[in-house]
Amino acid sequence: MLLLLLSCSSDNTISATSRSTHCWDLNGDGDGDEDEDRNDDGSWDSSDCTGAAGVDGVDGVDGVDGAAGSPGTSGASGARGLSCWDLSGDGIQDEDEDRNEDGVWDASDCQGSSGGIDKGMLYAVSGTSGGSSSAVCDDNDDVMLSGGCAFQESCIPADYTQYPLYNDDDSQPAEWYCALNCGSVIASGFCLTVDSL
Ligand SMILES: [Ca+2]
Ligand SMILES: [Ca+2]
Ligand SMILES: [Ca+2]
Ligand SMILES: [Ca+2]
Repeated sequence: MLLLLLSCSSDNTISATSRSTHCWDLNGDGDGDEDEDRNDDGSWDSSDCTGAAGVDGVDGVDGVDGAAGSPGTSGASGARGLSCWDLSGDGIQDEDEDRNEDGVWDASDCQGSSGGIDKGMLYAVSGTSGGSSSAVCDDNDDVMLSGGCAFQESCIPADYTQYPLYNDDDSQPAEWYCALNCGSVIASGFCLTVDSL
C-alpha cells in the first residue's frame, strides 16, 4: 500500500512523495531488507511483523472442587478361612483331627493339649464306692474325696468315721481314710495328667 503525501509549494504546485507502510518494512524504504525477514523464510509479509513476546499473564484463580465420585463396586470375596479343627490346613476332615472321636469335626475338637495337671480335675482314683463317692483335685493338686470309701456288701457301715489324708501335702498322694465297724479302708486318688494314665 502506498501513502500519497501531498504538499503545496510556495508557487502553488503539488508534489507527491510515496512511502512504504508494510508492517515488515522497519526502515520504511520499501525494500525487503535481510533483517526485516524476521522468520528467515525468504518472504517479506505479515508473518514477519511479530512483535516482542508479551509478559506472562497472571495465574487464574483455582476452580471449585468437583462433586464426589460414585462408590466403586464391591471387591471379590476373600478365600474361605480354615476351621480350628483343621490342624493340617487342607480342608479335609482327617481322622486325627476329630480329637474327641465323636465322628464330628467341630469346635469341640479345638481343645489345646493338656498343659499338665488341671486344677479341679481328677484323673485316677481307686477305693471309692463309685456313684456314692466323688473326688476332685484341689488347688494344690491334692485329691479331695467325698462320699466315703468303697464298702464290701458284707460290711454294711452302721457306723464309720472318715477323714482325708495328705490333702495339703504335695509330696504325698491324697487319700481318704475310712474306719468302719468291720474294718477300715483307704481310698486313694491321684491328680495326674491324662498322658500319665
Ligand atoms: Ca526495508
Ligand atoms: Ca518472511
Ligand atoms: Ca485336615
Ligand atoms: Ca469331633
